[in-house]
Amino acid sequence: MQRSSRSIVTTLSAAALVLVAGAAAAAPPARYEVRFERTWSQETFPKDFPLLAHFSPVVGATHDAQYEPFRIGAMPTPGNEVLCEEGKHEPIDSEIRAAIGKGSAGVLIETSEPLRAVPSHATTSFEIDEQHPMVSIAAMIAPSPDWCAVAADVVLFENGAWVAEKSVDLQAWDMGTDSARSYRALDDDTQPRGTLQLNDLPFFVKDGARMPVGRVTFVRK
Ligand SMILES: [Ca+2]
Ligand SMILES: [Ca+2]
Repeated sequence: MQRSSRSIVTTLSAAALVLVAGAAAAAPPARYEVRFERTWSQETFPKDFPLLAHFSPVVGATHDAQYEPFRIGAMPTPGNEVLCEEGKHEPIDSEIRAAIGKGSAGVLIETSEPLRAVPSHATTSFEIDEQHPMVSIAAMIAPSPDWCAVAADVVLFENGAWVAEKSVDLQAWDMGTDSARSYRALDDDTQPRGTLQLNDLPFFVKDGARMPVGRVTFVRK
């Protein structure tokens, strides 16, 4: 008797969950244009500013809370390391595709050209669905040991609706995969691995305040 009432309760809970999920999935997917803007320059960051400075092509993903391509305190993935040490999208693109396969990411977001001028920006567009309501996006700060310009976990679905526009600063991060502390230092692989952290080296901090290296803006189309 106990078992059968429990199974009825379970069945009812499952039905309720399906109803809740059905109601929550009501918002159709949205399309956004993303503008990834570089402000990191000789003028804004004069300390040891390197020759041939650029941002790599941009890579990112839409995702849920289970998969965060860039998270403060996380262990770096091979994709984090190669992107932020060499500016290459492989293998973080494969990591994102694997997350898409598991249902935790929605789409891969990429641009193909580096940002060599300042100011300059990369743009592309992507579709986003309610199951993957946040976006993380990054580019290598180059040359550098393992530093990236990152905007992580930007939520575009708020209070039951897609936001019309959202703009956030790009901060310099350190991937914890190279221990060098200057732009043009020789490779110094970090073993054991550190974790992803905001970059607190003097290049990116002025009067105790962290200076953004750019800005990313999402505009709903
Ligand atoms: Ca480092
Ligand atoms: Ca390394």
